Amino acid sequence: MSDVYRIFGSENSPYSVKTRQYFRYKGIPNEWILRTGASMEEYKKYARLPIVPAVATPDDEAMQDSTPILEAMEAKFPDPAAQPADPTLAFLSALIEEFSDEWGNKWMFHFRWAREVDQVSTAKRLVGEMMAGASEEAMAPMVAQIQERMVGRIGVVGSNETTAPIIEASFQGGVDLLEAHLEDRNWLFGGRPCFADFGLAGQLHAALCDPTAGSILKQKAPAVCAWIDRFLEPAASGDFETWASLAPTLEPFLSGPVRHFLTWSDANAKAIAAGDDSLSVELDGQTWTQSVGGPQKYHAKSLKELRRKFAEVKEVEPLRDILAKAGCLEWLEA
Ligand SMILES: N[C@@H](CCC(=O)N[C@@H](CS)C(=O)NCC(=O)O)C(=O)O
Repeated sequence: MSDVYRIFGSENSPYSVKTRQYFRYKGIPNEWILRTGASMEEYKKYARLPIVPAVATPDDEAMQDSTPILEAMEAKFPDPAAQPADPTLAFLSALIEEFSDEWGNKWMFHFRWAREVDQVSTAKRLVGEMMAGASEEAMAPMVAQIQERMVGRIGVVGSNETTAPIIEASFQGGVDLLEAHLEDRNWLFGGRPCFADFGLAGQLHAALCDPTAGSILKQKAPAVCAWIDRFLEPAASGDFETWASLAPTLEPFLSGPVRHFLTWSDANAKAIAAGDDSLSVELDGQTWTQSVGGPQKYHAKSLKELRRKFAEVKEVEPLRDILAKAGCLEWLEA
């Protein structure tokens, strides 16, 4: 029987590329299958939800949702470890992975669909993948259709007139912090990649491929761009560092963008629980207001899951101290 995992995905999907690069780093036998017209029927056999990635296991089981996929694979294929053994660092890596999937995705998705230049470029790349080899003329109606549909969906990540400046400032500030952190190291936690790298580089790789976010990254963040390049051929160059050596540049990332994400996520979960149709939350003096609907239920579920993971390590004193100092603890204990 084959031992190959088949990953159905898209080069333009941050979660697909995150998952594929994780499999490649781990050396888990895998086949990358673009979701196109030709593979659609096969993809549908495994996609419970109409999203990518979808993974077909060698036993012909289906897997979806990148975080549980990575966790299941990590348990099955422990070497090389893609999570630090130290429980404090392992939780911080999981926290940054979650931040990336949720808040890093707001950065990427907002820039991808807010401006005409990015809308057209992305729609062309998506259609080019689906209809490889077709002429520009043949693709044009589908490009226009995707552009229209996705622009209408920008609110799904909470992007609107009031939040757009907050998202853009968060991206700019977050990238500056990452640039400082990655200046002297290959990976977020030292000499080897972990879940945090796959999650965050997945989102920022997609951002780098887009005109506006890509030009910001190229202009001011050479170390971040080099890290994204490494993510495309991930390899260990040393060991994980200790918190003492990571803290000077990683702590500001936790106490800035990650704290904002948790503050928002808590407000989102409360709005869902109360059955509200909008949420409003203060992020350091800036008011974030968005509508709340079906897609936000997923975020509430994933906050619950993050809190479940935290409950398992909540007695670990060094972790509590780090999270308390970064203003993150209260949101994880809620
Ligand atoms: N939580 C999921 C999110 C996956 C997701 O949102 N995928 C997007 C692409 S990045 C998608 O498939 N959207 C619908 C589509 O492209 O048809 C994961 O981590 O795998």
